[in-house]
Amino acid sequence: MKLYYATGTCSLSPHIVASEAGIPLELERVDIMKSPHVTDAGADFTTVNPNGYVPALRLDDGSLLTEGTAIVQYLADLKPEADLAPPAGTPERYRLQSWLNFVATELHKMYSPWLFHPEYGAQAQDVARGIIGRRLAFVDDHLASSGRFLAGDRFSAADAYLFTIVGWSAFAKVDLSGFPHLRAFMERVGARPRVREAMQSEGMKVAA
Ligand SMILES: N[C@@H](CCC(=O)N[C@@H](CS)C(=O)NCC(=O)O)C(=O)O
Repeated sequence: MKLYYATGTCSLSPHIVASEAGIPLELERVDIMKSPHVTDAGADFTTVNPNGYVPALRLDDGSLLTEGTAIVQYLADLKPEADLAPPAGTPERYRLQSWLNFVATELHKMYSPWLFHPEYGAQAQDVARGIIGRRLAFVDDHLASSGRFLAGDRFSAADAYLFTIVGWSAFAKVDLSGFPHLRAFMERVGARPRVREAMQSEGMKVAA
C-alpha cells in the first residue's frame, strides 16, 4: 500500500494510524506548494487524485482510497487487534465516526483553508479563530472527563486526526493556552513512540 502525503498536513493522521497499527506503508511525498502538485516520483498528482489533495491511499489491488476519515478507518480495520477503531456497527464505532466527522468539518476545514491563506483577510481569519476557539473549548471540556483520549483510555484513529489538526495551532495562531486538557492530550499523543516515528519519517521535528 502506498500513502500519498505532504509533510505535516492532514495526511499525517493516516500515517500515524498505520504506524500505530504496525502496517508498513510505502510513502510518496506530494509537493502541494507546486502547481500542479507533483509527487517525488515526478507525477502530476491530479493523475493520481483528480481532486489534487492528500491523503490518498493506493491499495494493493491498485485502486485508490481518498478522504482521510475513510482511510484511517480502512487502516484501523486491517488490524483490529491494534484497537484503533471499535468494530463496525457498534455504538462505539458510531461515536468514533462522530469524532472523525467533527474534526474534519468543525476543525480541519476551519483551520484550512481559512488560517493558511492571508489573502482571506484579517476579518475572515478572526471569525475562523472564534469558531475554532469554541470548538476547542468543547473538546477541552470533553477531555476533562473522558480520560486520556477522546474515547476514554484507548488511543483511537480520531485521536490521531485531532492531534494532527490541533498541531497546526502555532502556525495558524490559534491560542491553546485556555485549554489545559487539550494541551495535555497533545503532549501525551506527541510522546507516543509510533506517533514520533511517523512524524520523523515525514521530516517533522518532534518534541525532545
Ligand atoms: N476532504 C479531504 C481534504 C484533504 C485536504 O484538505 N488536504 C490538504 C492538506 S491538509 C491538501 O492536500 N491540500 C492541497 C490542495 O487542496 O490542493 C480529506 O478530508 O481527506
